[in-house]
Amino acid sequence: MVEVAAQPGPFAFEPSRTALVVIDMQRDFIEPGGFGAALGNDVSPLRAIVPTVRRLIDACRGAGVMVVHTKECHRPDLSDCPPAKRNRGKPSLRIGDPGPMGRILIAGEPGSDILPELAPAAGEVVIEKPGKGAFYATPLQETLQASGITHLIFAGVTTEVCVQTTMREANDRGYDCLLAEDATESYFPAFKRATLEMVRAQGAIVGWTATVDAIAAALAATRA
Ligand code: C5J
Repeated sequence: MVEVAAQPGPFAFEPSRTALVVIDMQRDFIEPGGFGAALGNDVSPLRAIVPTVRRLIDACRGAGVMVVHTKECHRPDLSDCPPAKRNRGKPSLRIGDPGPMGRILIAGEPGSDILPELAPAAGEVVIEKPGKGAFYATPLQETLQASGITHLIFAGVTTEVCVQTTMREANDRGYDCLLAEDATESYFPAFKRATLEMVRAQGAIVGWTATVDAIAAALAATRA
């Protein structure tokens, strides 16, 4: 059993029954010319967490924690993209439009790829999701159940959108959830702060939060 110094209190888990879920570390959200930038966001804060996410992935791989990656993307014919999603806001490029990294948020296009620094290792699960939550219209629940997973660690972007939505979905499905504070980021610093606080409020109503240092130290202790 591993125990992480977390908030609002210690988070204990069995590595073999835990998965790290790395949410949407894709070029479309993190590089100029993608969906995030088309919505008018400064993408540089998201790029800054890449080494920390990498450290967390390495710590989990080294401790035998299953690693799952997600990608927000749609079919080329947009049949899984509701018009309400495509038409929302005033982006310079909409989902499916051609951009500098191929069609925006379309599966198989370069922009939908996970950053090369965080590329999935052979055998790791990659979930393509049409929504903000990774359980909606995906095989994630069946995949986790088949591996006997009971606890989830979360990283990725953006904190208050796809990460929080997925964490809430997971919490409602009975998983104990830990959010890695410095391995997640938002285009809006205040939204990130608020999300961390609301997740761990009221005795971990959605889950726990901890730093990557704390998670990595706890995982390393199991191997000492
Ligand atoms: C957004 C995401 N922000 N991955 N997607 O639209 O959080």
